[in-house]
Amino acid sequence: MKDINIEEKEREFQAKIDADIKIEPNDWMPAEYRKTLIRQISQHAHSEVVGMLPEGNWITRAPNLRRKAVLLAKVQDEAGHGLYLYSAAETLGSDREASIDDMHAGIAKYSSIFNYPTLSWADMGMIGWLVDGAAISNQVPLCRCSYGPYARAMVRVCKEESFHQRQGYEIATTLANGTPEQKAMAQESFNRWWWPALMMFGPTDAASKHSALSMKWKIKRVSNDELRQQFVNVTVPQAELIGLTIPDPDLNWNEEKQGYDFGTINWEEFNQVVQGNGPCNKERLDARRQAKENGMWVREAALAHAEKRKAKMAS
Ligand code: BYC
Repeated sequence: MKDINIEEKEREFQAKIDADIKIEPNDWMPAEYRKTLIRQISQHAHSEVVGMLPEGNWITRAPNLRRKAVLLAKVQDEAGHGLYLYSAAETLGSDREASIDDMHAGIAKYSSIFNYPTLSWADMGMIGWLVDGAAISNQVPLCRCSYGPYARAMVRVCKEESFHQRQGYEIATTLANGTPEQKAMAQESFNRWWWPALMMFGPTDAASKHSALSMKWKIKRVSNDELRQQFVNVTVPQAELIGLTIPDPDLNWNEEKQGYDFGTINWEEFNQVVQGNGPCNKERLDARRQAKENGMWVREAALAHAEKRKAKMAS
């Protein structure tokens, strides 16, 4: 039987959520609310950090200095997003190193999209346009998330993601308006990224196991399927504008719902990727583990310095 005191606290907690009052780190919160947030925020942080790898692959091969400088800045922004998010998870009592180790061990998830390879320069356009575009659709509602530190981190992240989306669309536009070879490169890349971008929003509402509670607690404000639909509605005209074809024979404007109907997502592929069997899962985790190992001496030196300073201040 539940403690009366806890029931009262839960009622007060839900009343705050219903009144759109932000929950702050020292406020009382149900254990499950804390757990859900730590899960989502740390997965989000891991996605930002693993997400640096596919684009990092092209920094040395950018076609000119301007493109290289922009791509470098974008990848650095993603590292910054990871840091805000790890800090937000720490306000809930999450141990950053333990959570990173869970990701390296394949226990903690990160976004499915980063398990696909970047095979051509056009992929830099598609990641910015489609992947950051999908991320914005998902993250703008998170700026109104009930947990204060997560909501506030999202405001800055969304501003930077908007710039990323525009730089990606600009690359796609330049290629689509270029030589026939460049246009073909853009279309080939678009064909590879379209469906995985739709998968980023997660399982259908019917299959999403966390949505009901997350919506009740206003961690999520808009459902997976609604966000996916919004993304399709916004992106199809952008593709048409630059002359790219959506790789979906079932795509049709539906006058009644004022949105596009689209084909069925390959959920078997999504499940395989999430379970660790995507094209690049192993490569991504190996790269992150290697980075941790290679950076160990820096951490050890910094910690030794901190310890020395502490001892000096104490004496
Ligand atoms: N990939 O009940 P559901 C970026 C998991 S990075 C992998 O609907 P929830 C960028 C889900 O975790 C931006 N796993 O869950 C960076 C759950 O598994 P667990 C990344 C997925 O949490 C660099 C299970 O499936 N954005 O922009 O209510 C360069 C059931 O799902 C995925 C975020 O992280 C997936 N796609 O909703 C460029 C946004 N989808 O935990 C760009 C924050 C679902 O039970 N996260 N799963 O083992 C969210 O908004 C939500 O967590 C989700 C899923 C909508 C993703």
